[in-house]
Amino acid sequence: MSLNLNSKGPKIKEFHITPIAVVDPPLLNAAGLHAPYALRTVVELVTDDNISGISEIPGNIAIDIALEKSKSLIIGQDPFQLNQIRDILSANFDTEDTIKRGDTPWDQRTIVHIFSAIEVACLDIIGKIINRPVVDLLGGRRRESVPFSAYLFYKYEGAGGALGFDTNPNAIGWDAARQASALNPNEIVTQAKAMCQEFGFQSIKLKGGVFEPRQEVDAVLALREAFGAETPIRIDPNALWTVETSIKYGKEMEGVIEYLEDPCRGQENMATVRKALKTPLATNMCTTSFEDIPRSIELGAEDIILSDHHFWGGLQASMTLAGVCQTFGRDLSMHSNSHLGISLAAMVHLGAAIPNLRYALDTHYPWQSDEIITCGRLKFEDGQVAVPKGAGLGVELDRQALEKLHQNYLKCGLTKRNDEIEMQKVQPDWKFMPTRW
Ligand code: GKR
Ligand code: MG
Repeated sequence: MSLNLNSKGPKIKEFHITPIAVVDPPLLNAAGLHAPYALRTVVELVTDDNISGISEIPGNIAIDIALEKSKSLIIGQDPFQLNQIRDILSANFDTEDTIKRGDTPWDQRTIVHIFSAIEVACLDIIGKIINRPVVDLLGGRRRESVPFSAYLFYKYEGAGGALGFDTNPNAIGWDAARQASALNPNEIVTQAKAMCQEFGFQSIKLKGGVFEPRQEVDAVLALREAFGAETPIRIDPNALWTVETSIKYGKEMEGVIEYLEDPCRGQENMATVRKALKTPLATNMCTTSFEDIPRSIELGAEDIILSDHHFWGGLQASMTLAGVCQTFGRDLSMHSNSHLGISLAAMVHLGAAIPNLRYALDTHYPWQSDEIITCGRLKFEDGQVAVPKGAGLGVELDRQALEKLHQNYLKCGLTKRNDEIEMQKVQPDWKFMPTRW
């Protein structure tokens, strides 16, 4: 029987896709170096009674093209009918198995991002129509504000954007610290102090997979020395370590780190390391879709799944994941990539709804200085972000700022993230290796 669910209710009449380029400093990771701009795509859906809903996802020309293709499928749909919207999208795009995520630290799939972009914008619309925040559409809030962790990066000196590897000498406080180099344990501790002072973070994550493990473990030990046992610390080598290296350094950091994130590649290897260590393992690389769950449970691949509504297919799917995690005794926390305030608002609504939030969420937000929402940069207090007030996501598009960042996109010439190419501009022989140490 075919349902005609579109006869009543609002209809989506406009679908806008705006790629933007956001200033990003030269941060290092397992895949190379961040470009001077991080790409994001902003989606805006507008209903026939002029209610606008927005969302933000990682920028990538392939995703933008697929979004463009989904326009004709989505225009005319009722934003409340999210199941139907998902079914229509699934029927019109090829399925993407988990292999398509790729070897890089970030997820390279297309369709999951499209689901997320459309779903979050629809939830924003629904919230505005019924005058409730998005968190209420996820079952209601379990907390008023959501804790985030400091996210430290090894980095070259530089502000990113037009300044590239140069710095703005007039910057002060975190704005200045964000531009400084961090290439050894001492500089990492300095970065951590500046970031925690500005944002009040109570826990710390170090992005690893950049230098040989000894240096990175020394940075963790230096952080522990500087911040004491009361500040939880994690390290994320983005799967660059072998099983042996993961066990060796995992044992050395036992009692020092709260969890070890993706030390090595693949569920089997993670399960071997997990059996050898007392420290919990977390992932945003080996268990990244519902398709991965059965094997994860069978093997015992990780303790904590770092969800990300951008690639788990949206906020409601992330709530389903929370249920799966509860059922199978997994913890749930959150992964991030370079992002602005629309994504942060969505992450906070989700973070406020999920049960048993034991670990502070990841966010790259301190590394970005641009913004595209009318209230300006969202505030952290004691490392936490309060659920935005107002209906829907509770944030509105600043159209002038959006246009400025869209112009950045047109000028910068980047169309997808490729950290290897950026790194080769500094070290021509550098090559990404899925496992390095
Ligand atoms: O921004 O360089 C980065 C990170 O490496 C990011 O791409 C990862 O996806 O933060 C992420 C992670 O936890 O793996
Ligand atoms: Mg990670």
